[in-house]
Order: sequence, then structure tokens, then C-alpha cells
Amino acid sequence: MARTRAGGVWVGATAAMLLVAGCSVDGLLLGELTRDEHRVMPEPAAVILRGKAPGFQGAALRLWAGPTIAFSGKVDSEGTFALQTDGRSTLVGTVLEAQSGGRACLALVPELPAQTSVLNPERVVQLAEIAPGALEVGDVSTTAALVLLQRARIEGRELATIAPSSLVETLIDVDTRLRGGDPALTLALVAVQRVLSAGKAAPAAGAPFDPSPSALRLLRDAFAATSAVDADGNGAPDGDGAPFEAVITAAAAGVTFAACYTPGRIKVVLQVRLASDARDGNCEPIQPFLWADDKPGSQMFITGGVHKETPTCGAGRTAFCLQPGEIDAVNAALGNWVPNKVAMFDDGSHGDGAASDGIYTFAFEAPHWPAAAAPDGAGVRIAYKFTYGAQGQGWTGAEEFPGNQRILELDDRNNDHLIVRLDHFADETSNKDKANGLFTGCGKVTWAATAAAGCSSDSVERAIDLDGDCKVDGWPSAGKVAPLTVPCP
Ligand SMILES: [Ca+2]
Ligand SMILES: [Ca+2]
Ligand SMILES: [Ca+2]
Ligand SMILES: [Ca+2]
Repeated sequence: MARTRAGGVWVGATAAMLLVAGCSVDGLLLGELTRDEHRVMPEPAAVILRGKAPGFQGAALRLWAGPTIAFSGKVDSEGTFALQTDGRSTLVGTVLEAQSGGRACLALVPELPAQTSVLNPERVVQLAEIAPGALEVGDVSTTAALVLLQRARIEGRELATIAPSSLVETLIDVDTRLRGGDPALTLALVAVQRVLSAGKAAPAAGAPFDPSPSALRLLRDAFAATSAVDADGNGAPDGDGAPFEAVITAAAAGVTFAACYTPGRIKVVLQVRLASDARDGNCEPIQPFLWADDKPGSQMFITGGVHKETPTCGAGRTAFCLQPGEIDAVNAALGNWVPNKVAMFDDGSHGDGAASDGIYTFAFEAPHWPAAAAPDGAGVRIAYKFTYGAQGQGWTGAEEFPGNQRILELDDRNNDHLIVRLDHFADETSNKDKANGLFTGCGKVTWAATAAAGCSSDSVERAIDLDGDCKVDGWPSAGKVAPLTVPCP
């Protein structure tokens, strides 16, 4: 971090972030669990987010994680707040909102750390130390938050998928330029100030801003229709959120998310959707419980390891290959083919996007090189399978299909510095390797570099059908997983 914030606030924040980077609550939870199998898994103590929101005494406080409100609280009578979170997982790219009547201010929180141990007491984090430009939740932090939200939307991303270090750098850049009088950002600030004063005069207009990534507009149409807001200053009430949107979009056009990515490593996000309405690659209904039992109390697990056709380092190969220790680490992360051991999450934690949407998530870190760069076109190759059962149960009645595995080459096809693969549980037409049911395939699936012409090689991350009409229309969301980054030189 080359730059420093006024009063040294920012220097302290960097040190605090480094402290939490190497240690996860999950590892300690597992340690606690295995020490005594009968012990109830302890919950970590809360992480408290403290800050100032002057002028918002008694206001409602909401922490938006994508489209959902992860935590809520209140601003106290002094205009300060202490928002309690559960400390269970690190939250990336959340938006804090203080709202009272027709007035609201926002602040973007790049990374709200989790507890580092279940044994730790409550942990207090100062907003000003983790969110550049948010010494207080006010018009400046609101402008920066809206501009970054809009920039992410322009790029088709959610804030949670942008590296926290990139969000930090971008907030510093926007804050610096805003205070330096950047014309487009100044117009955005003035528009925010106009919304604030219009909202003051129209308490019944309700919350002006919609921080959800699925929002139609950043400024709610209902607010603009109920208040007399003139965000673009053309002398006429706006009537809807479009004029405000245009001002913020113009400011966002001049912003880029900068980041430097960790060389040779990548975050892999494996997701599985368990649903009764899912359709396979032939557009036929999937029977999720053809092989697995639909027993009450069952949960989703993943298991797998490095595929044997991954290049290993040795006498004949010293580059684009895995060392034995790297293979062991990936095998361990994936559960090394022990069924019903490595849990997947559909509670919005551990990188999972929305809670309870039927999409379960497992994220891990792996070695990586672009497959096309290798002499034989081979990347890091893994195999995996989902099981739906009870912790410690065997294969029977739990595996999605027997005698086959799913195969995946870790090749970043959409250049987002992540490997994201969303499968449907028990889909026998996707990357199931041997007896594959895809009508237009060849009955089996192999690697992109070795697939025969006309045969399916559905063994990389790929765009999918997002809306259930059997037509491919986009890349799956990475949920709350951000790429691996290093501080830029
Ligand atoms: Ca207007
Ligand atoms: Ca989910
Ligand atoms: Ca990717
Ligand atoms: Ca579609």
C-alpha cells in the first residue's frame, strides 16, 4: 500500500487486514470438532462494525450483501453505530445503508473480516479503517458507493466478486478525485446531495437508494415519483430514477477496478443446484433422486481429487505440471474421494451467493496455468462428484450417479480470474465422464485438447442456461468468492 490516508487511519487498516488473512474460522472450528467428537461446534463471538453517521440519529442501519440484507441495526442518539455481525465469514463488497424517512446514506465496505478464532472475544472493526473515504457515512461515501456499484453493474459483476484490495484501491482513487474536483464525480456528488435534500422534504418517499445488484435503478422510481427530486438540476422534477442513473453512470464510466492477481494460483468455485425443476443438456427433466435417497436431514457434500491425467512434474517435465505436494493439497481440499465428508453451503456463507436458493457452494484454492500455454494443451485437471447424505455416510444412497465422475480442467475461459462451474445434481448430460447421456455428444466426455471432432468436451467452466429456457445465456455468478490477489507493486 503505497498511499496513506489522512491521520494514518489507512495504515492501521492494512495491518489489521494482514492479521486475518492467513487464518480462517473454519479451520479452527474443525480443530475444535475433531478434538472431541461429542462437543457441540462453538459459534464465534460477534464482529462489531463501528462508525459515524452524523445527522442519522435513530436511523435504520442495513448491511447489504448483494441482494440481501445480511445484518441490520440502528444508529444511536449520538449519530454513531455499532452494527453486530455473526463473525462467521468474511464479507466482501457489502454496502452499509443508514436510512431515516426519505433520507439515506451509503458506504461501501470492501472487506468485513470474520473472527479469526471461535475462542476470541467480540471483535470491533472501525468503518473508517476498512473503508477508504468513509470517515463518516455521508454524501461523499454515498457517492463513492453508488459509483462503484454502477461500475460493477456496467461490467456485469457483483461487488462481492471483486477482490477487496481492488475495491480499496478504487475507493481511494474515487475519494481522491472527488476531493480534487473531478467534474463527473462532482456532478454525482451534487446529485446525491439533491436526493438527500429532496428526501428530507418528503419523509414518506421512503428509502431513496436501492443497493441490490438486481435493482432496476440505483434511485428508486417510487422515491423520485413521490419526492420533488431534481437530480440532474435541469429545473424539472425527475419523476423517475433515470436522470439520477445517467449522472452516476457518467461518473462510473471514468472508473476502473484495478488489481494484481496471484500468479500460479486460482480460486475454484464448484456449485451444484439441487432442484426438482432442473433440466439437463437435452432439455429433459433431471431426476435428482434417481440414485441418491431423498432422506430428511441429508445435506450436500462434494468429494474428489486431482485427475490422473494431470501433468505431473518429473524427469520429462518441469513446467505446466504439478508437484506431489500440490497434488496432495488439492486432494485434501476436495476430500480425496471420501464421500459425505466435505460439506457444501447454501446458507450464504463460505462464498455461497444467496442463502437457501438451492445452489450449494464449495470454494477452494488450486494451482493454475492457462491450458493453452502448456505444450500439450493440458491444464490442472480435477475430478469430483456430489453426494447427498449424512456426514460420514458411505456412497450407497448418497452419490448422484455411480461408476462415473465429473471432470474439470481449471482453465479460466472468461478471464475473471476465477474458475466457476455450476452443475445440476444428478445431471447425466454434463461433465459426467463415462456413460454420458447428452444426445449430441459421444457418450463420454474428455478434455478440450484431446476431444474428437463433434464430441462433447464439457470439461471446463462454461456459460449456462440461467433462466431455465434451455438456451445458454450467461456465466454463472461466483457468489461471494473474489479472485486471489496480491498488493500491486
Ligand atoms: Ca430533473
Ligand atoms: Ca446458495
Ligand atoms: Ca473464469
Ligand atoms: Ca436461457
